[in-house]
Amino acid sequence: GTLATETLAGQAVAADAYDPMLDGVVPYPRDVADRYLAAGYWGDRTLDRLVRDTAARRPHHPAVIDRDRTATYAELVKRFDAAAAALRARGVAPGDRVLIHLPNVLEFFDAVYGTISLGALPVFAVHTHRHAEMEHLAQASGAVLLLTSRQIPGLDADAFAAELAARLPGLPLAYAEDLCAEHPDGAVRAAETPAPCPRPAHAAAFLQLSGGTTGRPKLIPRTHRDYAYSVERSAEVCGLDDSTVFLAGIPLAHNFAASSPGYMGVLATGGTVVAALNGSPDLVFGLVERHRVTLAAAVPPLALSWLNSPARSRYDLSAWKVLQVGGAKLARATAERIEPELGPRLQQVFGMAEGLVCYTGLDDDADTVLGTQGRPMSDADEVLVLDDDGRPVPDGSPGNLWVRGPYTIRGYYGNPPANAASFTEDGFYGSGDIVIRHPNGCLSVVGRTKDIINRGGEKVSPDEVEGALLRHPGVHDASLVGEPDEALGERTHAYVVPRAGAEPPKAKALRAWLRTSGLADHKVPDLVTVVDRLPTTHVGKISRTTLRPAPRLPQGES
Ligand code: OOB
Repeated sequence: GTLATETLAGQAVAADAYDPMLDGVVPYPRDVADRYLAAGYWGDRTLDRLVRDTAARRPHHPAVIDRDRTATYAELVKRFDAAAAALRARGVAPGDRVLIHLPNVLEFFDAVYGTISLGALPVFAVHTHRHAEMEHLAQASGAVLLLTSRQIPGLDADAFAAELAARLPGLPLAYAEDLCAEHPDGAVRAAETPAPCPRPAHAAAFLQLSGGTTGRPKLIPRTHRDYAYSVERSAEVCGLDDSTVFLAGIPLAHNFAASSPGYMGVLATGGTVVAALNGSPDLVFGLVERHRVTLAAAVPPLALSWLNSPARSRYDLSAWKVLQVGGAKLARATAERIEPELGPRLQQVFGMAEGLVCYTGLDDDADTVLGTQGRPMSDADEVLVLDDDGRPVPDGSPGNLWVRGPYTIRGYYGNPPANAASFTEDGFYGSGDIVIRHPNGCLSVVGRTKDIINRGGEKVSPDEVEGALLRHPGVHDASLVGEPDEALGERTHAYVVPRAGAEPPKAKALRAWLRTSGLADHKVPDLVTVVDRLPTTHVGKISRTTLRPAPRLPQGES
């Protein structure tokens, strides 16, 4: 029904403004929703509307550049509408879930905004996912269609389609390349009728994946209005404008590249998104030079690969103003090198697909930019730092992070056990991160509850040891994990990647290095293994879980 009721602000709001409209979505409590609406955090624009409004303002500006193809805003919106019509013709209906499995190409935008414009919900798989992940995501989301691509690097699309058809006979598959009928000149035939999203802004817009480096991803429902707020507030904090040219070295499907401020922030503001198929230094530097990229986003291992690449000196990177690094802890040793060695200023981003995003400011002092992960972006973010018994810890002391706010979810999708484990009754989300809050409101992430190693009662924080290892001139990257030990309970094991062109460091020399850098004896790793590379998650964060139990590594020597 659309019976009008009064909010605290006295505005008339449809009674169904509070319906989650999708089973399995935990709604914001009504009084909380009223407050966020009345205070103006939430508006009434759906996510496709953010782009349609920009298109109305500057139709001929380049919106997305993918290799030799450029879509202006007007063309991009035409593509959404054509894709929505094609999906509707395939039987997809408002409220349905569509698994999106695309790399960073122009068709990614057709798939995402076509689905949204139809009122269906994208489920953001990553293009490196294969049938095991697809089975889990299809089952957990109840998806009616898988949209994949013929352009996934290293994937034989036909073989993949055949394998999925055999394993998931109930899940039809389509290629995003077939959604828009392109003329030979690249122009898209307009759909009969434009298709702005028929669902209201309070409805769930999509399902994002949780980013944990353990276990299977959980599904995160985000509403149009909470995500639109997160996107627009991010664009404001990061100073986006019409002249922004953005490149993500990580998959656009990930929350960081989507909304912090990501492609959605850029498309809401009027800048240009440059799609990079991968994060390799030569490809990225080439695109930065050619398109005068001003803003790029990376996870720490990627930032390291850009820093340590000899390709750096062959390109003109002078347009590049800001490098955002987030997704995992950036070691201070690496942070210090970014501006002097790469050029752009550093912005740290600490966020989570569940909601909360923190940024360091572009004008913050060096200690804040290099040593913290920034401050919560909204004055309505309620952040608590608590000890294990739920008591607040003073600023400067480590504690567990709990958060509630206008763009932080109240529960995972259809997952009551996970909700019981991660949310308090009054709606705070416990991220599992251990943080320190500084007097200026900035947070430093000091670890994850699960990553802290208990070595015979002495707690060892991997970040501290990794940071010291990274300062060794022969070390490219390092990761410290705990493994079972009869005497100690857990012993520490450092995996170290040598720097290209440098003499691979020996375990003994590294231990001596750590002692001279002033680490307590119990923090000096019990084992050191030199490896070619470290295992990563699908967005490129180091996967400690893969390192931990039975390391499957390319090459090792203890
Ligand atoms: C981002 O989102 P997710 O959902 O893939 O992962 C969230 C988790 C956080 O709980 C934290 O453990 C870790 O990733 N994390 C960081 C971090 N940024 C994320 N840990 C230390 N320092 C950082 N800067 O990863 C994400 C979402 C939006 C923006 C940026 C990252």
